[in-house]
Amino acid sequence: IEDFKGVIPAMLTPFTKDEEIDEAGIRDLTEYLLSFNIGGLYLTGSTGETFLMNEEERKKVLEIVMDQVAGRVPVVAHIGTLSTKAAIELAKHAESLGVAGISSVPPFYWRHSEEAIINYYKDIVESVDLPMIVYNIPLAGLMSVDTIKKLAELKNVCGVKFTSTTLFEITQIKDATPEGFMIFGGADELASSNLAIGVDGIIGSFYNLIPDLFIQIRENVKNGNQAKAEELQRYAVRIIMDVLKHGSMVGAMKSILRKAGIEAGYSRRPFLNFEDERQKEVVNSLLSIENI
Ligand code: HMN
Repeated sequence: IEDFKGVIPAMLTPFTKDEEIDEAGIRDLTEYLLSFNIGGLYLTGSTGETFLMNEEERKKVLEIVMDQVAGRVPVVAHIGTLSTKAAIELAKHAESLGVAGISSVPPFYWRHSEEAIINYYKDIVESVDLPMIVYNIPLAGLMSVDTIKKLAELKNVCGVKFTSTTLFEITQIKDATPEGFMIFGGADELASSNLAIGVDGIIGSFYNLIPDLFIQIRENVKNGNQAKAEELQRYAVRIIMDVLKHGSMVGAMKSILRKAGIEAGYSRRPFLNFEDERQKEVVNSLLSIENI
């Protein structure tokens, strides 16, 4: 898991037009992403439309990607779901495939107590021998820094992926957790700032679409060229906003990738897919950005 760092796409899951798992597309997108200097792949997270798949499908997607990656980069599988029992089954399956680690959002929808959330993670990490990256994201109900601190004390909880549009919690987490506890930035809008404050890696959706731009941002931060990193980040934010304005982010990203000849496939409903005139609009909004 120590190698899991840098720019890490939260991989899209290509589906066919009739919403089946698109194995050829998954393999194609995997190869496309591996052609960049990425630090790993984060599978079946929100960008991967995980909650639109059943457990068998989630397993299948992971199997295809693990087979295609064949050890070239570390893969972390998001195994989170509403029931501890199902999450454990997914975690065991991921372990059998040789993933570098697992990750999970807290169980959501019922707004569980802190005790229930901690038990959820504890039960999972005790059932497998894999590092766990806790996934803190507003969509699943943001956990407090204090809860993260408690989770960091559990066996094998090695880090947190923190998707927030404010930065200070990351510094608070650094203070609250032991040396070596990994932190991953989850808001692509803040990539350069997250990197500047010393996160281990950045995991996000837009690293499917414009990985190279973020790899350059990371290089510049690493080399002390923060001003250049900020300039590139400004382009990135414009692209992110231009894509987000269409809604159904995953559908919009897939539409652009298809147009560029990358078989990223389609999204499952209720996400929108953009085709014909709407595809032109989505793609044009990207092309209208100068100097990239
Ligand atoms: C995942 O679970 O697939 C992603 O890693 C989630 C990731 O943090 C994204 N967050 C959300 O989708 C809420 C970001 O990459 C996000 O898409 C981006 O910053 C644009 O807002």
